[in-house]
Amino acid sequence: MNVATLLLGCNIGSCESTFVDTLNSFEKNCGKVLSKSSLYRTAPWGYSDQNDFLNQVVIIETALQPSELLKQTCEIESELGRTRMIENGPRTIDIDILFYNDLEVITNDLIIPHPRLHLRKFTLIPLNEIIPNYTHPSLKKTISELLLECEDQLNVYKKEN
Ligand code: PH2
Ligand code: MG
Ligand code: MG
Repeated sequence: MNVATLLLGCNIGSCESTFVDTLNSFEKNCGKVLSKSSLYRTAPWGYSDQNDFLNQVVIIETALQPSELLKQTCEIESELGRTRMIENGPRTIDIDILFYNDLEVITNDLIIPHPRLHLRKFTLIPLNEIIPNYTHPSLKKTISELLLECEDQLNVYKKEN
């Protein structure tokens, strides 16, 4: 069995319920959900003229190989996105593969570890909640070390239940 760490992101529509649907879909199509972070409300990184995001890190156990997992996550994205596209615009759920075991993958359509995860507090802070001591396979630093070094200043708030 393999362990994959995924990031969910949403800033259009009912993000909390989209995340619930996403986790259910993981269980059905990818494998068991082993652990998940709290939900975080995060300022938009990159293009700032858009709503805050909701982000969550989820760790799953999966028999799928990285390319198969990518195919599944893209299908889940388009299934969940499509139903809301009519109302709210093009993108309601983003599923990024952050880590897959301790593997490094570089292909045309997939790079693992995710190449920008160490630059983004909206990724590092939820990661740090659940796997602070995990060592990034290519940067050879733990999540908590990467978070200390990260210069991203954008706000990341843990969402209280
Ligand atoms: N995803 C992006 C671009 N910017 N900003 C936040 N806060 N959260 C995201 O998930 C995010 C983003 C592209 O995938
Ligand atoms: Mg993304
Ligand atoms: Mg993506």
